[in-house]
Amino acid sequence: MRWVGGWAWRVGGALGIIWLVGVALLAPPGPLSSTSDPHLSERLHRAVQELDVLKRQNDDIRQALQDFTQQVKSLNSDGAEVAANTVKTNSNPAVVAELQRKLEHAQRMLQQADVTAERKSGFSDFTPSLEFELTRRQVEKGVQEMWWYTCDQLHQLRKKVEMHTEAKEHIDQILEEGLDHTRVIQYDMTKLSKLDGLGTWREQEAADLSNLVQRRLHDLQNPPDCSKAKKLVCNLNKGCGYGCQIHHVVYCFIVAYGTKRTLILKSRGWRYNKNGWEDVFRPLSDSCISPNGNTHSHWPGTNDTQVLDLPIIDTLSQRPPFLPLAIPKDLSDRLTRLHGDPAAWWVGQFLKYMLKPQPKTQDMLDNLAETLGFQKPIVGVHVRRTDKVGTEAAFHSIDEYMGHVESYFTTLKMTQPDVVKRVYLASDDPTVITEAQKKFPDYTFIGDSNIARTAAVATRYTDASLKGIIADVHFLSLTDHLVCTFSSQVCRIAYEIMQSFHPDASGFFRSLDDIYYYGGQNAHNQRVRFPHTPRRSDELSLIPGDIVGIAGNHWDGYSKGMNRRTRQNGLYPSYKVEEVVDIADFPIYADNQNQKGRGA
Ligand SMILES: Nc1nc2c(ncn2[C@@H]2O[C@H](COP(=O)(O)OP(=O)(O)OP(=O)(O)O)[C@@H](O)[C@H]2O)c(=O)[nH]1
Ligand SMILES: [Mg+2]
Repeated sequence: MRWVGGWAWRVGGALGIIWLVGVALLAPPGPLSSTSDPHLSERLHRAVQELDVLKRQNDDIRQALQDFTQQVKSLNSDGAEVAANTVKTNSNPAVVAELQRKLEHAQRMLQQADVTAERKSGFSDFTPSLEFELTRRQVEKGVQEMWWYTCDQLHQLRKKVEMHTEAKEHIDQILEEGLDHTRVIQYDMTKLSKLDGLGTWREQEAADLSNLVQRRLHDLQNPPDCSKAKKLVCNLNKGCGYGCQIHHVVYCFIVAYGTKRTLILKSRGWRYNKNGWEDVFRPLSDSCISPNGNTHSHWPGTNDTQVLDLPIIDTLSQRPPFLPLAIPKDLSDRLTRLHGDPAAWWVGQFLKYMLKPQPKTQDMLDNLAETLGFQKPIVGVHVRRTDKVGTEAAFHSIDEYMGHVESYFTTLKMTQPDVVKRVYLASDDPTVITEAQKKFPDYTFIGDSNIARTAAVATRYTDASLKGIIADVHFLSLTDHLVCTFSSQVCRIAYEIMQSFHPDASGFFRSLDDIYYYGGQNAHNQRVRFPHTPRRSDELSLIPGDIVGIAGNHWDGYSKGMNRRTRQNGLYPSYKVEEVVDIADFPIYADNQNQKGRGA
């Protein structure tokens, strides 16, 4: 807002302040009137925040207030009428006194706002409501879905008018300009997500929540007396690849957390490194790694059994309710407010705890970062080929991946026109790297063909291959945006780890196939917000409140799933639903008050 001189504007500004303060603070006392009430303090903080913004936008308003106060004082003393066309005081001394009191109050609030603005600690008192954050993210998602829908429909139309050059050109123009519109809206929405202290709050809240969880995991893994501790034993050597095995350990760790047991990881003879986990990562405990105990049993055992052996998730009987995609109830309000994909964040916290490199692994990563020239901004591309293609997932050309990368950089160029288009490219097929370099010479590709070579099926379960996959997952997780197939656990792990580097990186990806999922997860549901009458035979009929089990997003405005009310399978418009976050009862962890973080 630019300040426009003139008395009427100044009075208007001053009255605006009075109104703000009046609405925020002088509301009739009610159940919120207790000073210890968190809602009241939140309202107070909001008022300060709003005044702070006004103050920073235009310091002149202070002058206006002072001028106005003088005018009112003189009015009070000599009874003269203010010559402003917007204020009618009727020379009533009581009204004037009340007005004066409000003005002085407003001035005090402005001073308070000064203090807030000058605080350089990065600490924000502002806390958005859960509904505000959910709605803001729903709008972000809605814009994205609308563009995917429009884009797909226009491409279909383009095919129908193939013979008509003029119509085709017009469609191309709409596609180009429509994308530009979308980018500007997305840019503004990103800005909106950081305004008025929201960005600072988000950073702080993410750090607080992460510290809380990391502390709990540390305490769980370091019981006071290991010989008496309840334990859950997990064998790393599940018969699958690295990504799958790491997710297996996360599952074990979540069950350990859900049963308040220390996780004991057995990893000798690991197919990737016979010396085991500790050869590359730090142990999961500083003090408790022995699987010994007085009583042993297989899952589920009883509460009293000291040592429990856990099978793989695929054969687990008596599945506990807290398996992914569930998040713990005691953190759910804060987590769903903070993050667009709470389940991925939750899994990411276990990975953050587990994947702490040993010094030699850290050296290897540091050296690689230097020799490869890893630098931001950078997009991470993971191209899964070899044994996966044609068996578990479809083939996707490098051009398809790069189309999404190009789109990312086009958006970035709106604000950074000279940006270097850098890509970290990981694959289990070395030819992908050479093909990309040849086809996209305007890009700087960072990636190691030797790493990709060791990932070939014949050499996959070797020490060298292990270093390669550790490095690829690490660097992919450090990128600003991922383009990959979520059917691969390699990319899903990178996405999960990425969540621990940002307050909310839930939207920092583009998957060419699946939506985010966790192997062996409980049902992933969405709730219908608006009614839908099918327009085609393969569409679902929906009424608000229906629960739909989502199978996948087609990235064209539609998702596929099952309406649990009608048991019907089919397509439904993605914009008419919202996520159902699976909230489960986990045991209560007594947190040290100092580590609890604000807002707990
Ligand atoms: N270095 C490297 N290795 C890879 C890459 N992609 C796949 N691999 C290797 O291939 C293995 C793939 O097995 P998983 O980790 O189970 O992942 P996935 O097969 O893609 O996914 P699922 O079939 O769902 O388990 C990895 O663990 C690596 O050993 C890559 O980009 N870089
Ligand atoms: Mg696999």
